[in-house]
This record gives sequence, C-alpha cells and structure tokens, in this order.
Amino acid sequence: MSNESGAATGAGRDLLERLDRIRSEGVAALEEAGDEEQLEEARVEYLGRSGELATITAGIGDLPPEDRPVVGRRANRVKTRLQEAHESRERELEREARKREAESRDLTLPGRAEWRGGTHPVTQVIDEICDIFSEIGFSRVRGPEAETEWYNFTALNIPLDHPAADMHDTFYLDEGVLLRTHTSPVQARIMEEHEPPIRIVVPGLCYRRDAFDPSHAPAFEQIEGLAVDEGVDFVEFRSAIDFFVHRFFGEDTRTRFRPSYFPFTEPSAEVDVSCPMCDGAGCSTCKNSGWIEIMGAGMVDPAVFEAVGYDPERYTGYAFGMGPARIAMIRHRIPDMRLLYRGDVRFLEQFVR
Ligand code: 2U9
Repeated sequence: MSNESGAATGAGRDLLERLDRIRSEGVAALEEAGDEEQLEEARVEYLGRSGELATITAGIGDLPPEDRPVVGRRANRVKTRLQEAHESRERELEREARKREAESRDLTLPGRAEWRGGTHPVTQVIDEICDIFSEIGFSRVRGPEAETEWYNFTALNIPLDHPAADMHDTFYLDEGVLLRTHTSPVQARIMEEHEPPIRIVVPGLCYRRDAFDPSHAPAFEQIEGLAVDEGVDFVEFRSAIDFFVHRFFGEDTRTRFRPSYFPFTEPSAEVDVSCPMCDGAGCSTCKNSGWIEIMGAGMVDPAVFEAVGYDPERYTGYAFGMGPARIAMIRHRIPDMRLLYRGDVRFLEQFVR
C-alpha cells in the first residue's frame, strides 16, 4: 500500500508537487483578494473549468494505475481547500460591504415625508362650520343629490313657475327629477320623517346650470341649517348666527342683517360680517364696503311647515344657507373659485394641515 509521501511514479510525483503549489498559491490569492472582482478572478484561475487544477484532474486517467488514487485524493483535497478559502473570503467581503453601507447611512437624517394628500380647503370649512353648530345642538345630516321637483321646489314654497325655479337654472335628469339646486330638500325630507325639535346642518353638493367663472361653479358645495321647535324666535335665530360668526370669524366680528326675500323664509335676511381682512375699514376683499355677505337666512315660512305636515301655530323655526367655497375664498383670499376645483395639487397643498 503506497503512502502519499513519495511512492508515486515520476509523473505522479510531479503532479503531487504541482497540486501542493496550486493549493498554497490558490489559498493565498483567494484569502488576499481585495474585493469581489479580485476574488472572482482568483476563483476562475484556481477553481475554474479551464484552470490548472481542472486540467490536472482531467488528466488523472492518463497516469499509471498505481498513481491514480493518490493523485485523485490529493486533487480533491486541494479543490475542497480552495473552495473553503473562496467561501470564507466571500463572506468576509460581504460583511465588510454591509458594514461600510451601514456606516455611510446617517440615521439621524429626518425621514422623507411621503405626500399623503390632505383635506380639501372647502371640506375643511364645511367640517369647521358643522363642528361649530354641533356645539349648539345641531346634527350633521345628508341626503340625495337627485331630487324630485316636490322636495326641491314645491315643498319649499317655490311654485314651479316661480322665478326662483328658473333662477336656479336646474339640471333635469328626467320628467320631474333633477339635480338638487340647494340642500333644502333634505331638510324638507327630515321634517317629513321626524317630529320637532329639529336642529340640523346639511352640507353637500348642489348643481346649477351656471358656467364656471371666478365666483360660480356648476357643481358647488352648500351648507344649510334648520332649527324647528316650539317657541323658536328671532332672538334665538340672531344668537345662533352671531355664535357661529364669532366662533368662525373671530369674537370681534360684527354681523349685519339686511332685509331680503326667499320663498321659504319670512322675514328673510342677507347676513353680512365685518370684513375679516380689514375689520371694516375697507379693502379689496370687501370692495371697500367694510362688509362681506356670508349667508342668506330667515324665519321658516309657515307654508313650508304646512307642506311637510307641521302645525305652524305650534312650531316656529329659522333656517340659513351659505356657500362654503365662498367662505374658503374669503378666509384664504382666493380670487377665483375655479382654483378650488381644478385639482391642481400645487395650489391645494398650500392648505394641507
Ligand atoms: C327649509 C326651510 C328654509 C335655507 C336658506 C338661504 C336662506 C340662502 C343661499 C346662500 C348662498 C344658497 O349657497 S347659496 O347659493 N341660501 O340664502 N337658504 S334661507 O332655508 C330653508 C331651507 C330648508 C325646509
């Protein structure tokens, strides 16, 4: 039984010497590789299919039979040792790369804020107005946008041939069915379904056949309010409006009621507030009048109570309506309503809270 030290023939002995040299040079080259590129070059040279070790291994079959086991075992041990050296250095280089990457990352940098979107400035105004009225007992309700002529006009004391019906320039969907021109029909529906006391605010989209211009939009938000109970009088009406104005525009804001006309309220008033920008001195926002109109309002006309089956001798109430887009334009000094509805994020992101 020949041992591996020297019993091989001349040819076998030469190969054993070459294998020992490949092992020592190959392990050195692999362990000293400075980066992944050098490691790969060493792998190809010492472990690659066209490398010297592969050539020797391929030629073992040509050796004298007594040399083949010795040289074959040595060649396998050299290959295993070179593979261990390659894997070890590969893991070292990966660890060093991860360490460098971790050290290059500054964990104290602020996070990148991802654009999450925000609440539309008109929606912010709607929410704020509803919250203020909820402090004095009003509930927020909603209703259908497709309405009948009965709820949108007739029940509100607006005969179909009344100028108000034309004034609204209505979008009709079908015979007698239309897109609501205000949120008043929701209040008529609530009164049909509930006995007083009622205190509700009704925000929502309304539709009028108006062209888009700096102060009109064919689809626009409205907020209306309605309070109905026994003994509701003009004092409560004024107090509620003043409460809202002071909470929304500021405690020092003054209110002015100008006589007006709406088919569904009597008496009716246009409600002005002292200009939030110049406090009444006069400026471009209030066109130098010192006052800004913010809503229409009035005591509910008894004919409306009769239309929904309420006894006008027993119940009284007041109602109001405002355009929150217009309120937002006042608050943020927005010159053109179309800016609110164009969906331009560069404009809208100014109002993200
Ligand atoms: C019922 C009874 C009365 C709602 C009212 C106004 C006055 C008003 C406009 C303001 C600007 C609509 O958005 S706008 O174009 N509204 O001036 N609205 S009183 O009165 C009602 C509503 C429902 C049952």
